[in-house]
Amino acid sequence: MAEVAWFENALGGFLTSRPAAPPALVTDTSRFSRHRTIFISDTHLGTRGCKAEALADFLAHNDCATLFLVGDIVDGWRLKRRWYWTDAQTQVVNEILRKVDSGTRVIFVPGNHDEFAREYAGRLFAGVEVIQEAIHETADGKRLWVLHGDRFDGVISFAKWLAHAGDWAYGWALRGNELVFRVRKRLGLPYWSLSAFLKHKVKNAVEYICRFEEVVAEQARLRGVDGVVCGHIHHAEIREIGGIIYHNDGDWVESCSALVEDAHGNMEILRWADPSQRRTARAHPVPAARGAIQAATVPA
Ligand SMILES: [Mn+2]
Repeated sequence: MAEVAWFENALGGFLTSRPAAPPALVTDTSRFSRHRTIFISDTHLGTRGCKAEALADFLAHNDCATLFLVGDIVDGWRLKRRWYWTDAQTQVVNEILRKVDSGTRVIFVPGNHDEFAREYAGRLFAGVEVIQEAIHETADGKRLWVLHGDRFDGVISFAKWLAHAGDWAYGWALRGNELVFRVRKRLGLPYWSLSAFLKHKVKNAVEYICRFEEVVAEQARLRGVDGVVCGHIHHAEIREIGGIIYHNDGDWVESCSALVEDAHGNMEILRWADPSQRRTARAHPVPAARGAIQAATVPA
C-alpha cells in the first residue's frame, strides 16, 4: 500500500471512494442467455471441490429476474476446519452481487452446510434475501416449493457425525476427481467424474437418491403445491413423481448444473462446461466433449 500524503486525506472521499464494480466476464455474447429464474445449489464455496471458475462464467453469461441459491452455497463445515478461498470464488461472490446491483432478486435458501445462515432467515445481506423455504410461482402459474432438502435426509437428522464422515470421504473422492481430470486433460480426453462414477456405481446411493426424490415429492404433495425445487443430493433431475414435478438443480462440485425457467414457465437443466475444459475441447476436438450448454432433462 502506497504512503498517503496529508493533502490526499484532506481531499476527502478520494481514499474512501467505493471500488468500481468488477468488470463483466462476458466476452462471447452469443453464449449469453436470459432466463426468468435461475436455481443453483451445492456450490460449496470454501472447498477445493467447488468449480468456481465455471460457476463465475455461468453467472456472467446467464441473466435472470430471480436467482435462487438453494443451499450449501458456502461450506461452513469445511471452512470451520480449513480456510480455502480462491480468486475464482471471490469472482462468484462478485457476480452474485453484480446481479443484485442490476436489479435481480437474489434469494438464499440455506442448506445443511451453510445452516449458520438459517438463524438469519428473514434478513437481508448485501441485498440477498435469506429465507428458510420459499414458494416460487412460475410464469404459467405453477407453485413450486423451494427448499434445500436436507431435512428429509435420515442420515443427517439421526446422526450428524455420520454425515460429517461421509462428507469427509466425499471430499477425498472429489480430490481424486482433480487428479483424474488433470491426467485426462493432458491426454486430451473429455471430463469424467470419479466421484459421480462411484456414486452411480454404488447401488445404495442410487436407491438413496430414488428414495429421497420420492419422499420430497410426497411432502410436496401434502403441502398442496404443484412441484418442488431442491438440491442437496448433487443429482440434477426433472421428473414427475405422483403428480408432483420434482426438480433438482444439481451441484457445482461435479456436474456444474443449474435449473432455469424461461419466460413461459418451461423448466430445463443446463450443464455448464468449465472454461478451461472448453479451451481444451477446442484444442483437441473430441466427439463426446460437452458443449458450452447442454440441455438435459425435459419435463414429462
Ligand atoms: Mn446439502
